[in-house]
Order: sequence, then structure tokens, then C-alpha cells
Amino acid sequence: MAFHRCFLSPMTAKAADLCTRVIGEGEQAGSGRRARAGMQPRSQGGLGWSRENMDNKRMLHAVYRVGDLDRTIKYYTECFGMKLLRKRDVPDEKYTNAFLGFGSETTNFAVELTYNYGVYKYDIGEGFGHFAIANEDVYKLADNIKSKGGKITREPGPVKGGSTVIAFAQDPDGYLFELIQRAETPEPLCQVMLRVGDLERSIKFYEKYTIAMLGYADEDKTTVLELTYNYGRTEYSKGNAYAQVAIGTNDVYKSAEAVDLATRELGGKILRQPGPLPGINTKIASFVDPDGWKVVLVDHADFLKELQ
Ligand SMILES: N[C@@H](CCC(=O)N[C@@H](CS)C(=O)NCC(=O)O)C(=O)O
Ligand SMILES: [Co+2]
Repeated sequence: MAFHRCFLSPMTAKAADLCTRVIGEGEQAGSGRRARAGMQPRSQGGLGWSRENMDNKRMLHAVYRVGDLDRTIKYYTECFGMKLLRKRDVPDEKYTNAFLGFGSETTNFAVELTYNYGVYKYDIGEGFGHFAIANEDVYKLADNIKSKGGKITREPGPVKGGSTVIAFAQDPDGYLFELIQRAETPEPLCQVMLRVGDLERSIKFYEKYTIAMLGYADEDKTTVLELTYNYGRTEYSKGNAYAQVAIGTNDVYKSAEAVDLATRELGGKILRQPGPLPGINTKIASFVDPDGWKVVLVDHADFLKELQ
């Protein structure tokens, strides 16, 4: 039977219901890898800096395309209880973004919806898995979704092979949201699940080099990347709907340096060298991982300025 392992921050080592945790090399559960600025000299370059976890990375948002912004905003606010956080129209480039989530973007993960003028349909592909929403009562949430006209594709009940109550909802564009029953949490928007072709390679890529990119606190307190390997399957179509996740970092240059080294050993590629974006001056870098999943690194301070 195919199963998946959930990747969590090495800081997080509570017993998992279904998932096997992968603890990074030489790491101990609960050892606490969040960096505090100024604790150690930053003299070892990006790789050392990243591996020593001198950074303070955080998952900022997931970016994906939708065919009708108002339809999705209505669905997410009414069915899921998200808040519309901000909206920006970029007429020169013919697109509009809307950000939604369960809390302020200064502390919480968000979804960044992209509407491209005149494009009403996208192919989600097979590689993208789902986003996830943690809720204290998945039965009630699923009922609410149905009563608001939303679609439940998997009724609430214990996950196959475990006891955690889950359900699946599908949004108007076809994106799946896993609903996970969990005690009240500061981060209900809790997973981005992507399928990968070689789990060990992904672990090395995300954990060994670009440490803490899988989650920056306990799984029940933050958003994590859930990477799924299905036995024997190494390739997935990607479609054109899901785009990327953004991760905040204190230093895009050093983070990109670490990623660059990882790509040389494991695959993947820096797409955009670190530097300020023309016009808005936010420093970013971007790369694809060995499976081709895109990640954008965003300077924390610049990101906070953008929110003001
Ligand atoms: N073959 C699955 C493996 C991942 C998986 O099974 N995930 C669990 C959730 S953690 C699931 O979807 N279970 C379905 C169920 O319990 O009905 C995939 O690629 O989506
Ligand atoms: Co999941």
C-alpha cells in the first residue's frame, strides 16, 4: 500500500498518528533550531549559515492561479472561514492578486490567488496534492462547507491507516483542501502537499542544506511542506495552476548560496539570482527543487515593508 511520510521540522517530535517524521542529521527532537540573531558570527557563508540555522525562515504564502477571483474569495471566506487580507491589481501585467488566510500575514501563512485577465481555467496536474486546514471539528466544518454550496470529496472520518479525522474539500478550480481535526492552532492553514519522485533526495535538499524549510515550528503551530512519495512513481505532470511557495528569510543572498550548493549535488536550479526586484526593491531569489517545484525566497524586512 502506498503511504506517505510527513516531513516536519526537527523541532517537532510529537507522536504522529499516521506519519513518520524525518529528523535531520544530528538533530534531536525539541533541540530548537530557530536562530536568534547575533548568537554566532555569520562567517561560514550561506551553507554553514543555513545549516546552522542562523536564519529565521518562515513559510509566507502559496501562490496559485484561479479562474475567477470573486468566486474563490466567496468560497474561502464562506466555506473555510478565511479572511480576505489584501488585494492588488496589476493592470500593466494584466493580473490581480488576492491574499487570504486565517491571520495577519506578519505572523500567518496565506494563499496568494492570481487571476490572469481572461484566463478562466487551469490544469492542476498530478503533482500538486493539496493545501490543508486544521479545525477542531472537521464534521462541523464539512457540514458548513456543504451548506454553503461547497464540495466535499471525502467525508469526515479517520484517515486510512490512522485515527486522525480528516476530510477533503474541493474548491471551484479543483484545488483540494484536506481538513484535519486538530486542537485550536495559531496556524490553521497548515500544509502544502506536493508529490515528489525521490523522498531521500527531497529530504536532503530541503533539510540538510536549506534547513527548516519544511516547517519552522511544531506542525500544529505552523505551515509545513508535506512531501509525498508514492512507491514506484517518480514523475508527475505539473499543469499550470499551482505556482510556488514563498519563504521569508533574513538573507536571500546567503539562503540562495546554500540552495545553489544543494542543487549542484541533488538537482534543481536557481531561477533568479538574489537581488532587489525592479520597482518595489523587495529582495528575492527563486529556485526549483529537484522535482521542479518552485520556491521564492523573500527578504523578511522587505516583505514587512510591502505589507505596510
Ligand atoms: N497516494 C496518496 C498518498 C498520500 C495520502 O494517502 N494521504 C492521505 C492524507 S495524509 C490521504 O489522502 N488519505 C486518504 C483517506 O484517508 O481517505 C497521494 O498521492 O495523494
Ligand atoms: Co496532507
